Amino acid sequence: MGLEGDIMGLDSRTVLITGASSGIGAACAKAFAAGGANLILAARRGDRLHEVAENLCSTHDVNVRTVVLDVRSREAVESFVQTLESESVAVDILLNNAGLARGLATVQEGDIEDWEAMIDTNIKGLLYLTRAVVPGMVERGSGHVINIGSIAGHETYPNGAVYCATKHAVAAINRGLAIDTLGTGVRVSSVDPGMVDTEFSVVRFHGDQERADSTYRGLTPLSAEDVADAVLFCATRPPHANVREMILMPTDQAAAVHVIRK
Ligand code: NDP
Ligand code: 8X3
Repeated sequence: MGLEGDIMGLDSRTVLITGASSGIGAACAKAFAAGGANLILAARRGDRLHEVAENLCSTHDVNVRTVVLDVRSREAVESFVQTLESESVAVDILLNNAGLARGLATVQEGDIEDWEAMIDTNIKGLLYLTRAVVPGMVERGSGHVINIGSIAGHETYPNGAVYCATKHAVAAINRGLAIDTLGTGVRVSSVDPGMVDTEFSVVRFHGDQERADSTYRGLTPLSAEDVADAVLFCATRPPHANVREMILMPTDQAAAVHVIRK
């Protein structure tokens, strides 16, 4: 049982988190483990996943399973979810967090490989997981899909059209899924942050740490833990209540490109 007992209703719940090897996904894993939930952690980097899992197992009395999974592979996603079903493992909460931005460029000059990576991960990967997991939730009459969207799903900023398009798609899928599952007992939520200090910008700038650091220079971004708090809030509402969409911004950010730097 979690440190706080089962006051959050998460004890022995199973939470599947994609993109759990770093940033927001890893912070959410920690928050759910503290609440007593069992975890299935997925990402491509197995070594990083094991590190996260080992830390959790040494501090919390929960089961943690890791799976090296590329959400862009429909076959791998379907096969993994089938494995869970064959073991009678029911996913109570699906946290669709795996995602990335690649590049910052105009549409007319954008790198098409960057576009493919964003579209395949942020939209298609999220859909593959959702399509595979939600039927079981519907059958059981309960479950919760929590999507990590973005402020980029609410506005479009210069040089970010394709990333913003993927997060607009997440917002549309989030809203559509809520309509499609109405009456089934399945809840659908989206947590949509502004700037969060994770590996996100290093990935966006293809490993350019200096450029990534400049994104957050002079302001205080959100931490991954701030986002995990918001996710946990969504996951711990009583069954009759559902957070549909939550926009979470740093105090120093009013809109995607409106920030205050000291
Ligand atoms: P990180 O780069 O720290 O984490 C991204 C995670 O996604 C990693 O665990 C990575 O794992 C995983 N991932 C990427 N591609 C795949 C894939 N094909 N298959 C499986 N896992 C994958 O960044 P964040 O924690 O910031 O990003 C998490 C989510 O938050 C993303 O959806 C992002 O769009 C969103 N977001 C981020 C914001 C920010 O400012 N940081 C703001 C708003 C939203 P691995 O590389 O091991 O596969
Ligand atoms: C990440 C936030 O503003 O860099 O989704 O696109 S932003």
